[in-house]
Amino acid sequence: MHVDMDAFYASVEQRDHPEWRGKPVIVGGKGKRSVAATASYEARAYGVHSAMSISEAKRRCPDGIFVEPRFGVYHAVSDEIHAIMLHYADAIEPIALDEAFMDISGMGSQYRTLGAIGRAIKAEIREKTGLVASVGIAPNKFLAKMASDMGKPDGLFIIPYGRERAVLAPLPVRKLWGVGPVTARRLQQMGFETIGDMQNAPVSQLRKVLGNQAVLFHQLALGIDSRPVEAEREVKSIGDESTMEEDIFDREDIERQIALHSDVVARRLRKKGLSGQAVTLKIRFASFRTLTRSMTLSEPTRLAEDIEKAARILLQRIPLSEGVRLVGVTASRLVEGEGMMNLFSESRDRKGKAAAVVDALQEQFGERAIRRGLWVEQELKEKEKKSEKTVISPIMK
Ligand code: DCP
Ligand code: MG
Repeated sequence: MHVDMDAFYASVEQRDHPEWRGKPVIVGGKGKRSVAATASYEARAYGVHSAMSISEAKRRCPDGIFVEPRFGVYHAVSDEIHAIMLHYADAIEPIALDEAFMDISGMGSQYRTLGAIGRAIKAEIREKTGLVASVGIAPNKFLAKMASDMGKPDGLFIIPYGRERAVLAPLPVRKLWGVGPVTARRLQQMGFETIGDMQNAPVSQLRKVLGNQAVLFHQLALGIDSRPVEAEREVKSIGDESTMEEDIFDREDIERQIALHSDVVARRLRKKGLSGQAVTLKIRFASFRTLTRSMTLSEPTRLAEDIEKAARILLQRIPLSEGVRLVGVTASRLVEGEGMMNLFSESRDRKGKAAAVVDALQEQFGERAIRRGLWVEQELKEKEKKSEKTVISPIMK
């Protein structure tokens, strides 16, 4: 199933401003060069559509109500819609604020027909958010996305097994998901007007326009798509790594990299309100040989010094036989909150509080406002290297 809200931003504005209902509403920026994000269906009757310049929209629809977007509200509504969808499936795959896929195979025991599931979800969205959703149900993701569009507005469109090719055949090629206006025009120039024309063409013909995507689009035209619904995965680890401009050989340099990455990882953990109980060190050598070593800590932590200490221990377990091109540090086995240790140790509690103060200062005044000396050291090192290079370059000239 694919769920897509009708005229999303504009509908939210009409919901929150009842005096705008039934009228042409265009959501977009105020500037002269802004474009419309979307238009209510009343405005679309005047030929206004998303991505059209506001000045053109004003020409076509002088009496339209032009409003600036309120992204915070749209995000909140989007979360609500996703939460409702999760009443009907274990997992959803959002692909935009107002659209998401869900796998509803095996729901036949709760609903007698596919239509009944679609109606139930539409009704719940309408009741809880006051907004209208269009729903498409089909044997795969691509067709479900096509189907939600085909029923709009207030749609509930089902493409049953066996009808895939026939339903797609009469549609213009630009309706094919992933075919933009430029590709559509080139397909038309090649004589492909409808998706049906593409179904019957040999792939070699399509390759002239679509290159190495020809097979994929040919399959889509035939209604074949085996991509699974990929659920949003929760964060399982937080890591930071970087590839050096030049390979490093000194243990001291590697340890500084470890410290820098530990700092970043700890900060990200605190920002997400998490702590990690496992630390992984990753080293990639000049030859691309890559080694990782992990350890579990006695308690979850979000302090840079704990992560750094663990990563340094792990470094001792890696023989440094050649130059190093990449160093990475990752925290995993994540838990919510700050870990218990701080409750029992005054010094740890102080360190946790100090880190929070540093976070707040950086948040407000930028990362350079306050930071560990090693970042300055790193910057100096990089500058040194650059000046070495500028000494060389005039000679080379
Ligand atoms: N959007 C945008 N710029 C675009 C397209 C869309 O900012 N070029 C925003 C505004 C839309 C929202 O994303 O309201 C959802 O996009 P859709 O393509 O689903 O369009 P709508 O929901 O507005 O209309 P429809 O009923 O055709 O789905
Ligand atoms: Mg939409």
